[in-house]
Amino acid sequence: MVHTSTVAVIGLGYIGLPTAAILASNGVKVIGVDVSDLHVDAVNRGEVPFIEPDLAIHVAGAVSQGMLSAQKNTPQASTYIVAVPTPFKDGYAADLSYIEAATDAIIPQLRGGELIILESTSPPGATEHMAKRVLDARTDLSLDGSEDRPIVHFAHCPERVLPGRVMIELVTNDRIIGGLTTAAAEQARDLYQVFCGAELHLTDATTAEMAKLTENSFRDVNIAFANELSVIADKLGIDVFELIELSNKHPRVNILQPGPGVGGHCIAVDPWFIVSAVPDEARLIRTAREVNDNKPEVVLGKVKERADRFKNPVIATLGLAFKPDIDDLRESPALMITKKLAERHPEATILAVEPNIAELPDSLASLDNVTLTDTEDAISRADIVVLLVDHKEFKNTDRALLIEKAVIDTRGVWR
Ligand code: SAJ
Repeated sequence: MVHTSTVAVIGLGYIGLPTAAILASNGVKVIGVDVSDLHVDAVNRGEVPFIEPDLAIHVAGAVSQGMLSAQKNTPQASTYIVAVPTPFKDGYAADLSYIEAATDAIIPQLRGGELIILESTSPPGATEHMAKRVLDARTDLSLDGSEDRPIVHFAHCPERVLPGRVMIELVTNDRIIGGLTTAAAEQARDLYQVFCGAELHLTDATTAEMAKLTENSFRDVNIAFANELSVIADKLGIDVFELIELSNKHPRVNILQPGPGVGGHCIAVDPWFIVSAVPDEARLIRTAREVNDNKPEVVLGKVKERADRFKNPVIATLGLAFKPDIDDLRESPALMITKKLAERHPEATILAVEPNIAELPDSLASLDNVTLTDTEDAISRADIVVLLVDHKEFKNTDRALLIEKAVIDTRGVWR
């Protein structure tokens, strides 16, 4: 049986909404569930409450054809896809409370035969934890049909799409599908086949959980290498971007790019789930996190060195998002650097530039010495220009504006 008669997608955020929309665009009846009125109302109007290329057209089409709707209550469905946040708590252990709340809302709707897919990035064991929660509450159901109790299937299918390319990568990225049972993995594969044109790899749930964490830790460790090189290069008085460009001429060397730190809700978070599960063994992964988390302080130190030369410095910070050409400020080192600059330099005027947002987030709006402005205005008024995000608008900046400014280019855009 293919579990596609009605799919409920729990969590209509950066992953849940694109997944709901692509399923609905491929002829599957989808009910989206979210705790936020803003998200539910936006989706029911056929709108998207955040920026993601091509998503709006999928949502508008699916809603107008009656294939996608949104609500706050969890309905009965043949398949549930859980795509809620997994932040970390104090001590960096994963906070499973959103997964647990989603699970608790599914439990009373189960009749037997359903497939429950956990898509949220999760620490090892989370899918089993979810299944145990369901089966403890519903002793009339089972994982395998034992004692004639109807089956509920559980699988972990981590999302692996890159923000900014979600609608493309949902179709073109291979997927890892980890079932608590083989039957569960096969059921989930049948569902993803509806829209995914790439290969679907079946495994067990814990391996699937670890694969996702491993991918993001791989990237974090490699970015940490680049960030450490940038600190070393500064000390030696050489240009790190030239150093990396030249080293990458070697056929087996491919170093990533340094920056002001690592942001977003994925790479800056997921490695901690491995560290928290196996603290004594995950030494390199922990150190990489620490190197990347310390990079904003390195940038703040460089700005301070220049700012101390002025009585009332005007500092332009270019970019607030966590990476280029998006409006996502989550865990953004650029946002954090701008905020700390304003707090540590009350005598300074901070001109923040973020072409992808219309107003400052609350964390900056509450500070007296920060204003949001455009690139040209910020640079022309600034004594110190700090480039934090390689947005396309900054790449095209007229270099003549930068003459006689103290420039700190954390991304190597203006080399
Ligand atoms: N960054 C650098 N230097 C680089 C590359 C990235 O400093 O050379 C920084 C970015 O500026 C940003 C952070 O790293 O602050 C993360 O950006 P990213 O574009 O590397 O990744 P995310 O967080 O947007 O998406 C990642 C992706 N994972 C991998 O590439 C292994 C994506 O495929 C995942 O689906 C996503 O995490 C997720 O949801 O887990």
